[in-house]
Amino acid sequence: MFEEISEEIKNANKIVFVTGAGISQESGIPTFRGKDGLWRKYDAMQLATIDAFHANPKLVWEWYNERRMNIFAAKPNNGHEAIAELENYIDVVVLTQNIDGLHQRAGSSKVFELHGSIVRIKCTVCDYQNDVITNFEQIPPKCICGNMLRPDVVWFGEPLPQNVWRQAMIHASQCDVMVIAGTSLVVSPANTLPIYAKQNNAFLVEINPERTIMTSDMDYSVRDSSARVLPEFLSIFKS
Ligand code: BJW
Ligand code: ZN
Repeated sequence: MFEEISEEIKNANKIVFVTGAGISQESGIPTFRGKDGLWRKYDAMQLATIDAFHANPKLVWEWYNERRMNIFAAKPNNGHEAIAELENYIDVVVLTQNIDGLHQRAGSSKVFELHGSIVRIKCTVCDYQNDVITNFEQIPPKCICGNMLRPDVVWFGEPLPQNVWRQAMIHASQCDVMVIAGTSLVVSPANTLPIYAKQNNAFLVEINPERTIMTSDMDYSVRDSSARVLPEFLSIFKS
């Protein structure tokens, strides 16, 4: 099994990782749709849309505050670290749906955050945005212009940051190997990235303990956790 993947990775010039909540699961951050996923406990439409935010900003902010505390206390795991270390051997780009910043904290230098960042906040009206890692005294926090601040994440129905998405499509179209780790691939447009890679005849590898809706489009599926499998990818270069 591993030999075919090893050959593809060794011969690649550029490897693109498409990551999702599952890669941070072993850092103690819950997924959305998995066994203990957030969307099993909470209604996405009441927490992750702009309408929900305007209807009940306090509720949405309380939910994000709790997640911010958990994420800030979390540490990158062996999966994040292996991807970061791969940069010593090959051109690596990370296209992540995660908002937790763990790829950057692990040391990856080319990370594109498709769904924004939980560290960053922005004004709902003016251009103000800033990174904040402290608690907010007032909920919802207010901008100096008097309007509400919100987390700079992408909610359902909102467009992805255009420049980030453009770069993501370009990198996906240029890679030789795409590794899709810890994502259910149900959310668009992020789930179209493997199609861009396939158009360049890239080798597609999925790392996920469960099947996904795109498993049949993969060249290879590894049914295991990313923190276990990704260090093995790194060992291909070390051996
Ligand atoms: C492991 C593991 C381990 C576990 N190791 N693996 C119908 C109505 C309304 C909208 C739509 C609709 N149909 C389509 C849409 C579009 C919508 C969409 O895709 N919806 C689908 C759900 C149907 N998309 C959007 O709205 C996007 N915007 C858009 O399309 O804009 C168009 C537009 C253009 C121009 C102008 C205006 C608009 C935006 C999507 C934003 C998604 N936002 C969220 C929340 C972000 C902020 C936050 O975190 O609070 O992003 S939702 C949530 O899902 C989050 C994630 O990034 C995203 C993807 O989830 P992910 O990462 O795949 O996680 P899971 O939980 O689904 O999967 C985890 C996987 O890991 C599982 O497979 C496990 O098995 C695996 N796993 N342990 C490896 N140890
Ligand atoms: Zn403002």
